[in-house]
Amino acid sequence: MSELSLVHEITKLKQERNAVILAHNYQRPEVQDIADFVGDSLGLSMQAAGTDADVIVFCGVYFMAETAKILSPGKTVLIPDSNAGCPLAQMITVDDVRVLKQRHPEARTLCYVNTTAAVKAECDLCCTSANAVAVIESLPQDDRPLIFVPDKYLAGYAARQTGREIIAGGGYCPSHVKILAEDILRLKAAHPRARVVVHPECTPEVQALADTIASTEGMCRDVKRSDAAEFIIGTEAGMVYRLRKENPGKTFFPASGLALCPNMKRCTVEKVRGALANNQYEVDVPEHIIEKARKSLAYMMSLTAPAGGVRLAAVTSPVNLSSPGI
Ligand code: CIZ
Repeated sequence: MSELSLVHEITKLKQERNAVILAHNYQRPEVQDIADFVGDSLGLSMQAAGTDADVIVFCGVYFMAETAKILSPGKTVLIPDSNAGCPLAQMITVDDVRVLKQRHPEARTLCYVNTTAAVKAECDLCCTSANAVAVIESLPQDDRPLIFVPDKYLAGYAARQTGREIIAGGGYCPSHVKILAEDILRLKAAHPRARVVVHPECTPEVQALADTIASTEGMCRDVKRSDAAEFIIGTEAGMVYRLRKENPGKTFFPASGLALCPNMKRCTVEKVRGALANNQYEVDVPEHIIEKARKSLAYMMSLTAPAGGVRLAAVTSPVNLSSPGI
């Protein structure tokens, strides 16, 4: 089937099924181009929850589709490739969290959004790379320790930014660690006026060379606001597609062509068609997990301005910081 008729069929299927297509910032360009929304995992899940769509097709990795399901339990959530997992999310299990809690019974547990729904349900709070610092700064400065899982580099960044002590998990993103300090130095030497923008999942050596450290949505905002004409982008290399599209007068250099997430690239336009045509692959999260995971998401959502003006009554109600666990 030609690209054009494929896109035509997707448009038709989307209408028939009252579906919305979400594409993460790291998706292939052609997948981003057919999406209704492109963004980060939380923003996309919130945007989808704010629509009256019956079906959400999440072009991303599994934990992202789970987040969409947690925020839209009444909608059908589909992931076009059922093998699109996140190795970072797989670096922490519910049992690992329980062991940490046994070791530090007084601790608050904070998980990165890159975790399974079951891990979110086991933790008190959840955050994204965009709001990790805000979530931690909002917590009372008492003697309760803070556990953060699974990403050790995001934990280190948050600890440096907030001055708080953090008991960190040992996880890391295999794609972000491919970006080396030498890559940044080499590009800086070739483009001395370029602004260096890197993700907090990068190693501390890479973070130390950055002009700014930001989540993917933070990168979009930083680049738009900046007067610089050239940017070195230290995250999954697919990010530069959206940056180039939204900022045609500016030049972008991916910090490393090796920083490609193979799981993010599993999704293709053809698989999006298959997802809509065959209702595959449905992402289900048990109700008791949804209920608990929603609580851990609710706190950060009560702090963060909702994406795209979407408000979710059920998750933006005030969260009581003195409730058990928080
Ligand atoms: O939350 C997301 O989408 C991820 C994994 C990263 C980011 O910085 O947006």
